[in-house]
Amino acid sequence: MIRNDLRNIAIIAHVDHGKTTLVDAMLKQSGIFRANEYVQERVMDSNDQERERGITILAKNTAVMHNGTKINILDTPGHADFGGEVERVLTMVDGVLLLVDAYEGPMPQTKYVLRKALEQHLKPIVVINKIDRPDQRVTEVIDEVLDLFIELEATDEQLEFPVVLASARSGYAKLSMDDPSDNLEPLFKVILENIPAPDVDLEAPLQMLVNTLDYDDYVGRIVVGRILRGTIHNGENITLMHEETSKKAKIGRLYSYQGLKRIEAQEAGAGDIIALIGLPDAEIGDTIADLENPEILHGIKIDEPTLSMVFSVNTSAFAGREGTFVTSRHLRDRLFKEMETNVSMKLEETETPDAFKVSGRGELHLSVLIESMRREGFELQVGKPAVIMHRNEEGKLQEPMEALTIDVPQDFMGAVMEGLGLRKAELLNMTEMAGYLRMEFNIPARGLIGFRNQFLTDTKGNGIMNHVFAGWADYKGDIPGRTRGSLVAFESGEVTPYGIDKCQERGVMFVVPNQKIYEGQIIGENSREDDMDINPCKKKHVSNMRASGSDDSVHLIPPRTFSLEQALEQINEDELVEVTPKSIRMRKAILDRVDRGRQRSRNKKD
Ligand SMILES: Nc1nc2c(ncn2[C@@H]2O[C@H](COP(=O)(O)OP(=O)(O)OP(=O)(O)O)[C@@H](O)[C@H]2O)c(=O)[nH]1
Ligand SMILES: [Mg+2]
Repeated sequence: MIRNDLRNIAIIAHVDHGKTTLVDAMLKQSGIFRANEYVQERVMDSNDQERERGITILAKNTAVMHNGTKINILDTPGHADFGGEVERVLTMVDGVLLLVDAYEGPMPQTKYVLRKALEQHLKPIVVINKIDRPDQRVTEVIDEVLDLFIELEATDEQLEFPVVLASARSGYAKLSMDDPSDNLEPLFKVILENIPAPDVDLEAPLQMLVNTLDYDDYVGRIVVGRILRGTIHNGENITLMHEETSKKAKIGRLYSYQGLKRIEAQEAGAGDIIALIGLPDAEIGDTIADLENPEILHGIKIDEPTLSMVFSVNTSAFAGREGTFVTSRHLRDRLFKEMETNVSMKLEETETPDAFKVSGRGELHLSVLIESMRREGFELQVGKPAVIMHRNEEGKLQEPMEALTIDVPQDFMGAVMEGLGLRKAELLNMTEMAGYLRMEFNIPARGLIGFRNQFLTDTKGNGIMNHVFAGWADYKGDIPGRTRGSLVAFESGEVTPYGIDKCQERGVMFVVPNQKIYEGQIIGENSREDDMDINPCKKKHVSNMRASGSDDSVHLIPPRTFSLEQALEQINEDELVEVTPKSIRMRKAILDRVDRGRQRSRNKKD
């Protein structure tokens, strides 16, 4: 049966091309909100980090009614590190809105998500967004999108994609630039006409794949998925199937989506996207099947992680002072819980019970988890991110590559090229765009670690960089690391202005007067290659001869401060980032000065 009363779409795009803003507009124009209701901008970006960082991290469901048809809409993240989220939810839809910024045109993540959508044979609709921009290049961008489809070997049918022009922020869509439309009606019409309605069997035995897990403090685990076959009823007994095992379970409550809410329903039929509670052990990839005739589904396969970090219990001199959850038990439970919902992340135990190897799709993917943990009250320490390599069938070492796009004003091209050359990047393409140069590279993922900090300095903040996983390639050889050593605290104590004054000739300081530090903490960056132990806690000897006001002559240079991501980029192999709810500190893995000295001479001998 064709369910003409239903459509399922995902909105996919590169980061910031306006997906969440478009969902706002679609919700508003579907009468979801009361006329005078205050609605936050980017209302779907509902968690703290999403609002603070201004990006979508988790894919989310919503639904609107349009002329009697229910449209389930999935908003997805555009940042490459959350590509796993996009891949996973694409299995629930029949078509996608591919948003492309009318100025920027297709970017690395546009290509990545479009490839995933085409592989799953989803019907694409191209939406050129932000056509209100004075610098819009609508005509060229449409051509560029067509080229992208061709490059990705789209079928003839896929190449016939409809194009809608839109300004999500102003809430209108048009079929051509001179179309007078001032609302989204043209977009809704294209969706209803082009996205296939689900073709399903409502009478067959129930089958649904668990696609997403969500939590709610009151009801516990919420299972989200699309019913593939049959009909599901509130309170019904089902079979929950997990790989080889299966067991009987009872649906606690059944919800369907309506605007931003989940509404309790008595039944739902194949084709619809629903949420269930009362299944505390359901996992992503499990099948919810008919009680009598259970048949398993297979289906969620996503790209492997490319980057890993070791998370361990905080062992700094200040451990336990600022957090609530500080033991290896806490750390372990929290990480295992994360793996249940964050399917593109992997967790491995190590030789010691205090340390875990966590692998993800990029630095941001992992740092969002670290940031969530510190907000929840955890203390932990994390090692330098390392790229995951493997050997192919011939035994050759393979490393992950990234497609890197850089937009910079012409003046900075030299500096950027030089930096990237050392990092084994290969220039593939260069185009000029309204005063900017767009350069496309292929670079080992390894080469990108620590590059963002350097790039911001080299371009004085004028450059934009984007990258996305681009497959595996033969190992490209050594890439030089940080060229400067660390300034390391000689002893524990409190930083003094006098102490900093003496230290700052050596390099850039990271600490301020009165700050408490510990032996082995990294308090600055040396201007030379090796590490140096140094004491910023030194007090001035008060001599009778000098006036007491002579400290005034101390001129302190403002310290360099680090966000979590910047700290992770800064550290070397023998260093760690200490994370607590209140602080982010960098430290040597070996804190004791004497032990560190011994280790150094041992390394030299090897
Ligand atoms: N000029 C203009 N700006 C827009 C339009 N749509 C969105 N924006 C702006 O673009 C920025 C990003 O918008 P979002 O909706 O968060 O983009 P997104 O695609 O959801 O981003 P991610 O989820 O992080 O990938 C915001 O500052 C929006 O206000 C538009 O039609 N015109
Ligand atoms: Mg978004």
